[in-house]
Amino acid sequence: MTKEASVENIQSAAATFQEEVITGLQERKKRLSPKHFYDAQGAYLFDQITETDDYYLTSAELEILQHHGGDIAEKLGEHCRFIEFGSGSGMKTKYVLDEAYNLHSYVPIDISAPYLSQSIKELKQDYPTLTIEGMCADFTTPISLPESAGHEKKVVFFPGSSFGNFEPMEGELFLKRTAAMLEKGDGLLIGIDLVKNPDILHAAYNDTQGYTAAFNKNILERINREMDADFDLASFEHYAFYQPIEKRIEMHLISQVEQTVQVGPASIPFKEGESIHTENSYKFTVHDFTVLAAKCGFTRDKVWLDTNQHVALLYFER
Ligand code: AVI
Repeated sequence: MTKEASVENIQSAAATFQEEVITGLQERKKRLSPKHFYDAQGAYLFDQITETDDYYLTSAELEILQHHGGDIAEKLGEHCRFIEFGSGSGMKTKYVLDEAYNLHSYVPIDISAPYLSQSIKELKQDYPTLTIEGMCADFTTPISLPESAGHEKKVVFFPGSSFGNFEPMEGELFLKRTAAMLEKGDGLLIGIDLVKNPDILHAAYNDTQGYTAAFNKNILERINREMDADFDLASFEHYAFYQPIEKRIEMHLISQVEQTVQVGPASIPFKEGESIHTENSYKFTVHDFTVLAAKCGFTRDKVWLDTNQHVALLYFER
């Protein structure tokens, strides 16, 4: 890539970010996309959330991977291309890689190039004989996998309940697109957060250490940092609650006062109590998710739960 081209790319990403932010804030129900949470500070705060006792999702999934790594590896079989969407630090994957012998390759896919190269570097140290084919891409859009000469079995790994951050139509499209990338006999290993007592859900998105609140507010800080904007962070409150009809956690930022915020060229008026809807995090029953996946071309093969039955890891066959 030439220097000019990379500068252009950065400029166009910044322009898209600005356009999306302003469009969302000018809607009658103000909203910002949760994908904008993850700048460096947002990624750091998310990591802190995953370490809190309240946010059970990460530790529960790790427990499943630790206890059932062998069974999971058995599903992959020999000579499998193990493809991870949103691989991040690759920390979870180690539990599977430790048990899986004779993998054809591991294909981590992540939108963040620095994160990806760091994790590949670490994995190469721990698994010197494993073929790693990293891909820097946004897996929520159509992507083509690196070419492979053989016809190895492919298994897509999508952990972390990230599927829950898709809106229902987006989730369905994602599953159909994933199914189209796979062939009969290939697999999908996916983590979902289960419907449960709303008090547990409430605590997970309102952790006592305040990391979730800081994570939510960081989206405004990011807009201030990256655009010419003047959000007064102290005048917005984190508000997260479980909505049982849609089976989702909703995260909002509520303006505590009537105010006007300048965001680039746009003046955005807020009434006292008005919200910016920043995220939905959908929860599923194993049955409902199985029905959805079946509609998109997948047959359920195996379900693993953590001891508290808070989250599920599901294996589907294409
Ligand atoms: C990344 N994703 C699965 C998280 C979730 O639980 O929906 C994001 C998050 N939002 C608030 N806390 C964590």
